[in-house]
Amino acid sequence: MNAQVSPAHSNGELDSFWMPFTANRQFKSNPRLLARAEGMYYWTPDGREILDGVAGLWCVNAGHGRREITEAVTKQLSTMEYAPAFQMGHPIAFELANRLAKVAPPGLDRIFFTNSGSESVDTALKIAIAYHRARGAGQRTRLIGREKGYHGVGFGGMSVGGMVNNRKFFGCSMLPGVDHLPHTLAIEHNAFSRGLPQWGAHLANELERLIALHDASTIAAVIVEPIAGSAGVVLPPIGYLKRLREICDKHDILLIFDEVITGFGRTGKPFASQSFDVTPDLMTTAKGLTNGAIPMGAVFAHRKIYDAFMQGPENTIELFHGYTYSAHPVSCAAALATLDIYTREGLLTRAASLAAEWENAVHSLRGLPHVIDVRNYGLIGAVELEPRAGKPGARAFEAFLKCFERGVMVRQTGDTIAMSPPLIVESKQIARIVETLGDVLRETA
Ligand code: PXG
Repeated sequence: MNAQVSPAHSNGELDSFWMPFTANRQFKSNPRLLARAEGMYYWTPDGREILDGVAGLWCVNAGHGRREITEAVTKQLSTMEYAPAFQMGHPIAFELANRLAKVAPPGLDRIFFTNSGSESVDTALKIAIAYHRARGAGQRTRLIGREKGYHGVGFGGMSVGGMVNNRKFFGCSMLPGVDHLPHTLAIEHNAFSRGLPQWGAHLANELERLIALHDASTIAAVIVEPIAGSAGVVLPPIGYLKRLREICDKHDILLIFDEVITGFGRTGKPFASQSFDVTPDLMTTAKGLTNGAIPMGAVFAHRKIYDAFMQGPENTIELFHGYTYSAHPVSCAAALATLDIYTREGLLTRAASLAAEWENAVHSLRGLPHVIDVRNYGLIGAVELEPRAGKPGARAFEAFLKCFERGVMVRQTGDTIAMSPPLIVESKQIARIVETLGDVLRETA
């Protein structure tokens, strides 16, 4: 092992945790630690306040330290800390599913619980394939993802995903029979669009090309994020998602929206499918479902999909899939308390009322050094920087570090700075996030 790896922590206190999606050696030589959180803020162990410009990791939509969630979790832990959901049930799992069905896009009222976005994605892909089989179309197993897509890190999600670094290290260990649509990021046509870009709806027609290549009878589902987050905020061009929906309908292919980041109010409606008026057949969620407090995910399935499984002898298991912690009672309690907060405070639609202010704020960064694009929708914003020659991502990473030093947490991916504050954000905090990033960009060579 390289002894120079973590000089600042040669006593080894940071050595054992192999950090996810992190430059471990760089981090451990100059760690950024968070110790406490409340409302819109984190605090470092030495008491420095950090304004949260990314809702943790796109998940703390109601802000940090919500007492109702803590209380609900505490109560559930002391009432019944665990109960199985295989061939058994517990009341709050049913209550939560019913509550979610009420805010779901039309028809998507059958809910399958998981523990993360990655599990939601793999669950939805498996449901899609098994659905066709249940209808006598077992040859429909092919899955179509999209370039720049992020669908978590399971083998299914990795395979339909389209971010090269998340794929290339894992050789050919991908699902067979997966193809990809082209992504919709077109800075040359759409730079500095406010909201959805005008150019690019025709990119959905590439699905027809893939269908012509593989034949519709082999394709189970298409999965896309309505707004791609991890790849640096890629918006759907106006009309693009409707076109995908039409083509899927024409060919009896299921459409899956991965709403792990867009779900639970991020776009100004409960789900992006409602903002864009396009209803998928399956919808994957996680993150905001429990405000990030307890891991949980949920797949929303159209009733027609659930019904297709409900056949054959009644004593047979209809879907051989599930997790020990599916519908974990503590997660259910956290999700119910979260939904209460969202409803009471109007958070599932609050982004819509802030969207114009947010848009103006993030677009004020146009014209600053190296800014080649600004993108926004709902309470999502992204600033794309020109990459440094031969050092992709370095400029944005430096900007991310400098923002953190100045007390604002943003997210860097490639040469994009992404922002997605908790949905409780106030005007002065929007201004502070954007002003801090602006100051940093002015000083970043
Ligand atoms: N689908 C989408 C669309 C996601 O954004 C996942 C699935 C996987 O969720 P889990 O819970 O398994 O991590 C995600 C996760 C970023 C960032 O910086 C985004 C995610 C995770 C980490 C970082 O944009 N999204």
